[in-house]
Amino acid sequence: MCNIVTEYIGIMVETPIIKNKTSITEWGPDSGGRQKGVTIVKPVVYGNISRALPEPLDNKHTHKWTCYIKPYKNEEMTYVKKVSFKLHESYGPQAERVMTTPPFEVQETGWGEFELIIRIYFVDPNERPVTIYHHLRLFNHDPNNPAPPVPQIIKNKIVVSEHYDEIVFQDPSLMMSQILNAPPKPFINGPYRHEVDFDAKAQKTAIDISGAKKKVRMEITVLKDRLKKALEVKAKLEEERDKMNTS
Ligand code: V91
Repeated sequence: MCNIVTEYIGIMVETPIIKNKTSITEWGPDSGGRQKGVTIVKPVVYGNISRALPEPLDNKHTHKWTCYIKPYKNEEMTYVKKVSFKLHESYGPQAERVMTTPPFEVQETGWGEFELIIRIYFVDPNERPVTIYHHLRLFNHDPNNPAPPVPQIIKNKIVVSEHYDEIVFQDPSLMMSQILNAPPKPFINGPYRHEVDFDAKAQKTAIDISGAKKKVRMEITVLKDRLKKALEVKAKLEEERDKMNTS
């Protein structure tokens, strides 16, 4: 009887419990359950820089460009498993470039502008990949509204199209929230330098917004005043009408 019980326990231990342990350490589907109400935001910068080649290549390529996604702050993107850059299909079977380590960027040559698809995959397989569409920019167009690039960039004729965005993790798994909240691991190469001064841009935008708010407040005051006067006229006319009706 004792033997039978021992054997039975042995089977229990070997199958489900060990399987469960393995799936946790390998960050499998059960990565600790979702942290309800938790939101973690990771600011990123993505885009491309480009410069004209001294002379076109044999394949008629006129520009050298680099498309990238990088953290806004000086911290490693430890939560990223891989980044896929999907180039125009005319780049052939190598149109998809997958980067599993930083820097998450693609360097290429070409002759024209097209839509690039940047797809970010996360270490937690339960997190849906994030897709970013970026219009590769090689030329400085729209002379009526030129984006103000850094003077040095004008001199070297480097074209930049760079954007700030935020990856928002809603109800992340326990494993993911631990990775996202871990003390930031700075880059050995030093912080990334962005082509666009987003802090200055944020300050200017804040000033623009407060200016717009002031304008709206003034317009509301004018309209309220006009409404008040119209109501006064209405009341007066109604008064006169009532007088005529009673007399
Ligand atoms: C544009 C493909 C180098 C069309 C009008 C481009 C691909 C797609 C482009 C490119 C559009 C690759 C090749 C043979 C050899 C405005 N390359 N689309 N290497 N913008 O540069 O330019 S450009 S194909």
